[in-house]
Amino acid sequence: MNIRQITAQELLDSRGNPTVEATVYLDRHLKASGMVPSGASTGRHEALELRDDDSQRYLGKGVLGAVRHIHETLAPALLGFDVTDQAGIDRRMIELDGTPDKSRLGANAILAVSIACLRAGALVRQIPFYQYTAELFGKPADEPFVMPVPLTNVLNGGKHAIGSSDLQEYMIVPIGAPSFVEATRWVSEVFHLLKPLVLERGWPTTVGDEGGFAPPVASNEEPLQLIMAAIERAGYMPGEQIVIALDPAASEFYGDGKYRLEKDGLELTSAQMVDLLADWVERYPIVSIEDGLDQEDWDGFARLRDKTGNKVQIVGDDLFVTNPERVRIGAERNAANSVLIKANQIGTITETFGTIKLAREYGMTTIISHRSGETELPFEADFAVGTSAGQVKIGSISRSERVAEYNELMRIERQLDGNAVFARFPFPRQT
Ligand code: 2PG
Ligand code: MG
Repeated sequence: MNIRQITAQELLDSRGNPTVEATVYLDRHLKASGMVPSGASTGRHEALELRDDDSQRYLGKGVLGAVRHIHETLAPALLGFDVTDQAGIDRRMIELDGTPDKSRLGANAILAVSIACLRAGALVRQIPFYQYTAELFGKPADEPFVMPVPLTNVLNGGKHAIGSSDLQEYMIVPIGAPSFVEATRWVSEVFHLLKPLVLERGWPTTVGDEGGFAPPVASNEEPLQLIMAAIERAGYMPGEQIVIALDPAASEFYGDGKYRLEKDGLELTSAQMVDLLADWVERYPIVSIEDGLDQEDWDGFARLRDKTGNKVQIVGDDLFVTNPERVRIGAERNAANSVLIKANQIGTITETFGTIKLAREYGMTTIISHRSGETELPFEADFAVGTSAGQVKIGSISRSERVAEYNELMRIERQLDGNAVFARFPFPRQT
């Protein structure tokens, strides 16, 4: 089934910022679209998100240039391609761009087309999106589908909620749940019982970009106490049934060799930052820390991994930017044992598959992740099941663009009707 036409348009993401939608048309009037999410705390080494920088439109954030690149460059070159030849399509787009960071055509232009082709391929094959993704990814047909464990954001700070904590994300992980559907209920109950705790302190119950509460906490440790209380109020055992994950997004508060935690009045060296996080790991059931250090602080990452005995999941997001070269460096330097996977950091589906496979070769876990600026088309849900990733980070249990991913995963699990396994969360490691 060949590509007959590709169109693109400028639409808006969940923050109301412009983003690209591409639509691929096939024979017999089949069509599918892809939309691209966008980060706020972006890594320095991410593929380039092309914006117009025209201050007269959307404060410079327009994406008409990326849309034009789809119409003028990508569409003509891809006409006639078999839409199920995802690797060939992605390769052709990478050639046409010709830069290491997709800065000529824009990673947003390229990924919109790449996702649209992946969706269109599922239509051609007449199978669900997750199943088609699994086929392309190379999941052995005799292995069951794996439902991912969610890392559910309940409290936002950093760039996603100015005025809240310096750390960007406090998440809960329902490791004791028997299924994704039950896991979703557990985290929803905790989220809703966090609200009265926020209210009791006289704080507003507003939420941040990813749907977690965004209260003006007095310290960066206070959210941990609130979350522990909410887990207990909901009747779950912290540490046994529900554990905690963090994404400090430390690059955002790092500069001139110091980590600046304004809420705590602290300026820490890398070693002191590691000590602070390691101390929390001792005192709270924290099992996963993403970007606990700056994106260039490889030694800090390695120290944190060492200090936590490799028992805790140490995740590279801004550190790795879904880029195989950086994952290789991280593996050689023992900097992390997990890779956050965001398709728009690298720019095509095929390359994203490659990074997931590479991470596995190194024995690292993988987490399929949303961006803080999301689209209304669920993508990460099917992608996580299709790649047997084991974990997803799709935000809180509020705001439709986040809940859409949970809903999609619940639909998939029910559709698989007992033929899927709920992933085991492999941390804390016992040794
Ligand atoms: C992160 C992401 C998603 P952003 O840091 O992990 O939560 O945020 O999309 O703003 O980079
Ligand atoms: Mg992150």
